[in-house]
Parts: sequence; C-alpha cells; structure tokens
Amino acid sequence: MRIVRVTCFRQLQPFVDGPYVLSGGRVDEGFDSLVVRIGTDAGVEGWGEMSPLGTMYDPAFADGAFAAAPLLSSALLGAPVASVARVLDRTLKGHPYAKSAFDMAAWDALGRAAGLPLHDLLGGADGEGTTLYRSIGRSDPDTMAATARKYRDSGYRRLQVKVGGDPQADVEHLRAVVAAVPDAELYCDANGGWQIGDARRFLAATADLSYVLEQPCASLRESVMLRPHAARPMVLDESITSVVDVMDAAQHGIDGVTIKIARVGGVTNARLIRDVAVSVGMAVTVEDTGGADIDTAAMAHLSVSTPAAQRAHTVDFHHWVTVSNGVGMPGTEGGMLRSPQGPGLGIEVTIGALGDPVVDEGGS
Ligand code: 0XW
Ligand code: MG
Repeated sequence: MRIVRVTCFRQLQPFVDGPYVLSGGRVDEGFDSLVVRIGTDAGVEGWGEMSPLGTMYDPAFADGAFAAAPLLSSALLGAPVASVARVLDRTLKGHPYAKSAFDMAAWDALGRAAGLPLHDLLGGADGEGTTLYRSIGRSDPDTMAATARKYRDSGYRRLQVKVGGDPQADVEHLRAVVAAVPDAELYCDANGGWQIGDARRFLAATADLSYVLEQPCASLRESVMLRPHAARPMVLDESITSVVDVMDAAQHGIDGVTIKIARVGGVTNARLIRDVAVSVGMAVTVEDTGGADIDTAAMAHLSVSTPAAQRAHTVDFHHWVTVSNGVGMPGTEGGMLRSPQGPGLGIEVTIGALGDPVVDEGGS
C-alpha cells in the first residue's frame, strides 16, 4: 500500500478555559494544529494531527511544522505506508514534531486497511481505558483552588498543579488546591522551571503532602541531582526525547516518564520508547503537546495498549478546546479516556472543520 496523495490543513483551537499558564510566565491561548490526510493506492485514507504548545513549551513551533509540511508531503508520495517513519527521517534530519502528524496518519491508514483499531496494532487494549488528569495553570491560590474544584466536580480524579515559579508561592498554590480537593491525586509539574535549590525549598515545605513531582528542573542531570532529596515519586516529561533518555532516567532512580507523541516524532517512536520504559519497570504516560479529536484518539490507543499496571494517566485534549475535528471519541465518564473500537484511529474526521488545505500534493 503506497501513498498517492498528502493533504495538510491548519486548525486553530482556542482553549475552553482561557489562557494556560506555565512557570516563567509562559502562556498560550490555544493550539495551532497541523492536520494531515494521506491517500493510498488501496483507496484507504489515514489522518494525523500535531500541535505544539505555543512556542515556549518544547523546541517546537507551529510555523516550523507548516514550513516543513510541503517538503515532507512530497517526499511521501509513492512511499509504502509501512515505511513512513523511515522516509520522514531520511528526508529531514531532526524536527520530530514536524513529522508526527504524518507518521500518525500512516498508522491510521494501516489500521483501517487491516480492519483493526490502532490499539490492536500497538499491543492490544489492557483494560477499559486510561485515567485522565486535568492541568491547573499557575495563578493565585483562590483561582487555582476554584479550578481544582471545577475539574474534580466534572469527574477528574487526578490533577496536575503547575508549579516551577517562586517556590513559596508554589507552596501556597499547592496548599490551596489540597484544601479545596483533599481527595484528588496530585501531580506537581514544574515544567523544568526550578533551579535545584528552588525545588529543594518546595520539597522541604511540602513534606507533609502527598504528590508526584514532575520535571522539577530543565535537564535530566539536575533532576537526577535532586533525586536523593525527594522522598516521593518523580517523573520526567520534557527531558524525555529518546530511548537513551529513558535508560538514563531509569538508571538514576526516576520513577516514571511522560512520552509526548509530537516530541518523539509520532506513533512509531512513541511506541518504541513506551515499550522500553515499560520493560525497565517505569510508570508510563503517553500523551501529546496538543490537538483535538484526531490527536486525542491517538493518545487513547497508545495509552490503553500500555500495560495497565504501568500506565499512569493521559489527557483529553478534545475537551480542552472550543473546536472539534472529528466524531467518534467515546465518553470520558468516570474520568477515563477510552479508545474508539473502529479501525485505525476509529474516528470520523470532520473535514468541513478544517478549512482549505495549506498543502495538497499528488492526486486521488
Ligand atoms: C499538560 N500538558 C500535557 C499540556 C501541554 O502540552 C503541556 C503538558 C505538560 O505536561 O505540561
Ligand atoms: Mg508535564
């Protein structure tokens, strides 16, 4: 099965809850999403999606993905669908985020051609679904407490509190959230915003609280130096970009990793890195940097096919944004993300929501 056409779209996806604020004054208003459709000589289509979080989260930005899209689209014409990841890597060195939606579209096409849901191609579903968390952006204690209550009341049992700024303020934010939702399971995500000393101050002042610490400092090295001072689970997100990073983290006593599909270049690498993380005994989250229904479907399949005993949680980005790009995602009752049962990603893309193509290579 070979690729005969590649079409790219751009969809702006404002956040339902307004600006999303990370440490260091990093803020974004919504996702700027690249949606890719591949057509094949078997008459089967595949869809993929990628959005970075603004220009400040990962070394990625939407304009970079759109600049690379014509090059990658024409390189894929005539390529076997099963070899897409290799063709993308031979065409463009680096820039994994720019390749992610193309790789995802190939997996969707393979699943549709096989008549199997994507989770069956990735190891099979283990259980019904994956625990969802909601992220509470940095703000003042009252606002963060109110946001925590709102998310808990709408069914999310797990909350990610954004920290990584002034440690004293972060302590007040966390305590306000704990007081508002004492029964919630908490992650404190610094998004790499702390120096080691900041993280130590935060840890010392919150020793009585229960939470998992996520990406306290920017680099793996700093986070590893912090490890002996943190008597609690620690997971890394931004500093995990490869199998080698997972091996380093495991060797240094890091408990879990968060794999972002876009950061690693698509479903192919996310699956590889996930399987290595599982095999070295880590807790694993598979999620992404942004997107709507298409991207959420991919996260759902990768997550549910991760062994349940080592699966941490994931996100329902299609509920984060005011627009949709597909129908067929199962409901999230009980704070769980379930994967569609139809072939491939298992959703029907709403092409009318995507506007005019920004790239269209090949023919039908
Ligand atoms: C909460 N997220 C999944 C959304 C953004 O892409 C960043 C990320 C995080 O862990 O900070
Ligand atoms: Mg994170």
